[in-house]
Amino acid sequence: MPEESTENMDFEIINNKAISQPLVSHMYTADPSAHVFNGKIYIYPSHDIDAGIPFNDNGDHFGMEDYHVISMEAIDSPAVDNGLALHVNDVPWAERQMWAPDAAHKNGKYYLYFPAKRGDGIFQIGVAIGDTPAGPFLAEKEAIKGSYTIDPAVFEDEDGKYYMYFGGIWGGQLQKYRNNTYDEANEEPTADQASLGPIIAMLSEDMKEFAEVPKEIQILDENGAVLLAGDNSRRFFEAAWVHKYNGKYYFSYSTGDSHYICYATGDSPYGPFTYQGVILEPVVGWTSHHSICEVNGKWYLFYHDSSLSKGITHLRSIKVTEIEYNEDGTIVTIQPYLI
Ligand code: FUB
Repeated sequence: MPEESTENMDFEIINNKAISQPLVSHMYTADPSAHVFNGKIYIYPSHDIDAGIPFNDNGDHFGMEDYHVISMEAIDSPAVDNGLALHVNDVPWAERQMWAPDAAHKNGKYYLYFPAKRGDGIFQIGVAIGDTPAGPFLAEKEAIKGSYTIDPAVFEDEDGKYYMYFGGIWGGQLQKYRNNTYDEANEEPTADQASLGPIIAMLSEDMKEFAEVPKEIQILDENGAVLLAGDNSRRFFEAAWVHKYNGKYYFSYSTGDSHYICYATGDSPYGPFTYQGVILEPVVGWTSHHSICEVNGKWYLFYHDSSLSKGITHLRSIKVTEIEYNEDGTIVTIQPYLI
């Protein structure tokens, strides 16, 4: 037991520095999308299970079936599991693999956005609607028309418009699409070609549809060129997230096979975004996935790792740590295990 600890022991304090501990340990959770709704923190994570499916590059071993919403009264309060919020059996169009979700609030309703595979193995994104932030949520009968791939993240801009960012390569299937159209013959671009960008679409007034044709976002290097597909320590892989800080749009994401959470900034929700650096160094486990949320004037990174399962890559735990900005708006890189 550490010398000092916060009330709920979510952090171990060693030499006065905090090393994040899992927010919940009675089940495995990942891909935490955090929001403050009605003054309280709500986290929308994946609910990791061991589905008994062998590891492969498509991520079939991530065989999740349902979602639980986690809530916290304050950043140092206990994290509460609010129970079953949505199960794949209650989603008419979906068959399996309930991957990273997100949520949004509009006019007293709460919208849970989630990717799942249809019976034919193709990912789409669905929406389920609830009256409270913790659910339960009732799924729409069909997936969102024109949606594809994984990892939806919904950003509410200051003018009241909502945008969904989505996409992920490899198991997320983004490499099979060009101009929003699937072709089995499509592959990831070669190393010297422009990398595939994440996708954005504004949401309709009722939050159930895309209000426009989805567009690819460009992530640029310091010379204004689109990051190359071979630049795997900087190019987009999955886990899109957008937040706004001092009037700038921060697009953050996972680089997948190089295991960084990094970010790029821009002046419009549509980008282009210019690469800035690493937010989180690699964690224990293959995947890294995060969200960034302001709570009472401080900024936090919600993320996951596989420490609790001793490195089992599909059995992860959500964590939180504070983010620091430099005066020029850049983010101080977080070393997850250094004190
Ligand atoms: O949790 C399943 C998948 O792993 C997510 O959709 C990806 O972002 C990665 O974290």
